[in-house]
Amino acid sequence: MNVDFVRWPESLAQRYRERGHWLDQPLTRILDQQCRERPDALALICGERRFSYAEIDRLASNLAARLSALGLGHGDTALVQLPNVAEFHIVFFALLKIGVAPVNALYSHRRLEMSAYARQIQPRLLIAARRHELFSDETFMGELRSISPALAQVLLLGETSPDTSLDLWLAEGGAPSHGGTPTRADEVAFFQLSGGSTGTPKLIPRTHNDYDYSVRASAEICRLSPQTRFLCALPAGHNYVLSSPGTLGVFHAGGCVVMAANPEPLGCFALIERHGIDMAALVPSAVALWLQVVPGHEAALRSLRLIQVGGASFAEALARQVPEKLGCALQQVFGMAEGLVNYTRLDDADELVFTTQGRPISPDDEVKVVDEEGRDVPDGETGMLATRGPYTFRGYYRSPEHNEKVFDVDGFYYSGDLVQRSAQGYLRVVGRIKDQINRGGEKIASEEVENLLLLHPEVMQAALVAMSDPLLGEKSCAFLVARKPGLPPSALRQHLIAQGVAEYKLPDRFRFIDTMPLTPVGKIDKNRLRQQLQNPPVSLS
Ligand code: J2J
Repeated sequence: MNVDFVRWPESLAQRYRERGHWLDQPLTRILDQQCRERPDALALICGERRFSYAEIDRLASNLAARLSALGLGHGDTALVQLPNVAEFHIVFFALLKIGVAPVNALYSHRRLEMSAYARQIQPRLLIAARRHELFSDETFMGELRSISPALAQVLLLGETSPDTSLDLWLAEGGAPSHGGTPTRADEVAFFQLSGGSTGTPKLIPRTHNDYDYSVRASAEICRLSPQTRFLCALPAGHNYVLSSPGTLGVFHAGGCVVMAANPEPLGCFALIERHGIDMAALVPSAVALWLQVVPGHEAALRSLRLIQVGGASFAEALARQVPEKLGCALQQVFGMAEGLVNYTRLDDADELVFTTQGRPISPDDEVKVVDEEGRDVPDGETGMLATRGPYTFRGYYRSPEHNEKVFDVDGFYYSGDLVQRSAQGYLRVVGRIKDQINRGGEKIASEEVENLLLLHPEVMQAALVAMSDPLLGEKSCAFLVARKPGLPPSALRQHLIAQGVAEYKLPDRFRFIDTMPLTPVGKIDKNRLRQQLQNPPVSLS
């Protein structure tokens, strides 16, 4: 039995195999290869702990053996929520080894997101951290059991009880070898998270074949090698830092990953200096902070060769400062958990690197830039991005209605981004049509937050829109029509927190208005709301 998903048509699958993109090998080959070629090489640094490739493999095999002995395997799924620690990678490989497909939730996710994922995948396994607020007592685990009656095993990082201690299950060898095998390479390996624009967060099935190709090709574009020392400071499960080329790319190349809890500059500078890190993947808001803090710390960054910036729009003025102030090359990355990833190349002219978000990984990435009627727009003009290719998914997990809306009949995925393409195929991201807020790289689906606000008894109408922010690029503002005046924003924040939504989705600002502006067809006119933010009312006080 396998996890169901929307497959590529056979003709395209054949093409991707013929071109050597799909190797029909599981993602575990990344680790297997290093265990053959350089078992004792340093693979992972986490605080004071250091792991060789053989060590990662040994720990992952221990866990795989125990899980396999419980009967977990193909067709099963796992809900995983770990902070940025070595265990994230070890668990990921352990699950791949026995063909259990995980969802790697962000550590900032709370009850609402975790429940939504559990409802969709019906996990048989939960792996989380005791120190996370959701798992400090048994309440939420009880809720998860009722959402997913199949839940057979819970393992917690930082737990002492032998039955549920992730630490012990990793450390103690069980059976000499696990009986499990990875799923077939053209089956689902794991689920990636969608930034989302709908009421419930959607899941993206990723196969071994498609993900492995994006990792291999990315590692080549970024010229990773066994000498690479990579800083993993963004949430480890995020598609960008996992695969573009990310930690998997580094493992593929035989290099070393250094874990950081977050991108906070001084902590990262200390890690860079101590471990001779040469490459870091960051979001624009983190780079802006690094640029602010770097004067006086330049020496700590001497080993840095490349900073990647992606996940949100990076202002050209800041891009130009990177080489001079941080003393390293810049690479822009425009990607999405659904698939397509674009990079500026390491030998591109400065102008391209400063002013574009790069070009696709693969000659077989098909990119259309189209107008509202689906007609190609000329080079240089703005249009909607649509794409299909050897590592771009073909459908959200069990979401046929939503898939109808975001794919065309030829299987092109409409990402909701507005882009311009140059004659050489370089893309510039100039806006978006999806109803989403990009808060420093963290994506917020407006509809999700609006629905939660509407659950408050005093709220009649709600609309969440982006407002510009000097550091994060965008923050969120909730416009509300309330039943009566005097509803304090603190009560609304409290209401949202009580719903169990992740903190980054809480509106940064609340504005109460008497009536919502409407479009001619009667929908809330978000453009008018955004304009109101640009023209704040004159205060009389
Ligand atoms: C503007 N907008 C960008 C960029 C992503 C590599 C890099 C990023 C992601 C990612 C990723 C942008 N400039 N450079 O998965 O592998 C916005 C677009 C896009 C959405 C995808 C990767 N880079 N974006 O950010 O799934 O709107 O993936 O559609 O989180 O982020 O978000 P996400």
